[in-house]
Amino acid sequence: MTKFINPGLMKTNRRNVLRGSVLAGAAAMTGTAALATPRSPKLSIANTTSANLYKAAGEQAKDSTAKPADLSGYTRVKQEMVAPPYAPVHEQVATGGPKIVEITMDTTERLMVVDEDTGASVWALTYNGSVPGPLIIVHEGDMVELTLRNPVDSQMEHNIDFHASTGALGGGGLTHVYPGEECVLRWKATKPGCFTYHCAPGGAMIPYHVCHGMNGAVMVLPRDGLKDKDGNLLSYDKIAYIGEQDYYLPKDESGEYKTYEAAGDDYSDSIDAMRTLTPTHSVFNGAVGAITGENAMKFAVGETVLMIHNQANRDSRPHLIGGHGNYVWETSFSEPPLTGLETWFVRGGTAMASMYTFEQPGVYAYVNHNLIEAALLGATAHFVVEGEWDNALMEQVVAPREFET
Ligand SMILES: [Cu+2]
Repeated sequence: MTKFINPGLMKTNRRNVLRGSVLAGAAAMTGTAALATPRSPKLSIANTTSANLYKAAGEQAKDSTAKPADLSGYTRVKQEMVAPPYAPVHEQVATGGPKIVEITMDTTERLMVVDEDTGASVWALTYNGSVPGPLIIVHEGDMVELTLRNPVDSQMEHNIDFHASTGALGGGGLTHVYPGEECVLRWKATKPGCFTYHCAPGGAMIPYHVCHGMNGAVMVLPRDGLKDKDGNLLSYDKIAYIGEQDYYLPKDESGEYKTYEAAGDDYSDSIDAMRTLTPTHSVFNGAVGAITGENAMKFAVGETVLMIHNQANRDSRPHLIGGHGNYVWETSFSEPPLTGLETWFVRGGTAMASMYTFEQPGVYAYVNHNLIEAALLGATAHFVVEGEWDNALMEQVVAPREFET
């Protein structure tokens, strides 16, 4: 008996035509075929790779005789997604039993200015229109139930791979949505920590989508909150959610950044640029200056910030200039945090968290301490902190003056 365990695997004529090896045949159809036919000839090569990968994942799930999940004992709640660098409303220590946390994300394709000074832009592929995608926060033992919608006017197919989840390519095999489609994926958060999520349509489309902004983070908190090595509760006042995005933006013969009419039109040029492994930009939250100057995050002396850093594609080494990583969870919340760090490490393909309590007012720069990336490629954020200066911690004993020779 054929059994479908997820709405994303529902058989429809349109899905079967578009998903499988008869993609070319679809071109003869009107309407739906035109909707999802790749704009660039090269897209179909990657789509074939994608189709094979996801066909396999789909077949596996289709033949399953798995029992329905027992959802008794769970309470359903909705989590409203908010744009970075902010976090959704959440509890640090869970109250009540496990929850099914319902979220909705749209795979929005939009033209974004990456650097106003140079005019560099990208047809960003996003979750909910932001780079990174919104931060999701649940507790260990909760379920995430995602409705993923691909708008009708999209050019491309999308899906989502949650590193926090277990099975089916992180959900990527069950969430492949074409323009005008939606699916629902439910997964259990069994491992506490910060995790990346990203689009992974298959083949070269994986780095193409990830390097066009299609990634974000999930934080799975322990039910009893974050703890130090002695088991004492560590709470925070605010979250700073930072997504570091490496872009590989094509240039023309005269060195100017190229522009394109629609999402996907830069595919061939992007593949060439990505092969250099040398990003043209490495920015926080989608664009140069997205969290600096007027857009800086604001804090007060005595406030504790939890900095969540997502990098889906490359390593990074965050440093808070003028502050520290008082507690740093580079890997999991199951392990005691590192303490008192000057610079910490983000493994490419992860999200991680660091915590700091501000002791002095002023402007702090949160940077990738590859300073070339911080200063020249864009990987800088500003935290503006108000409060009383503490001379016991630092004092300018003599202001700059000419010295006697
Ligand atoms: Cu995508």
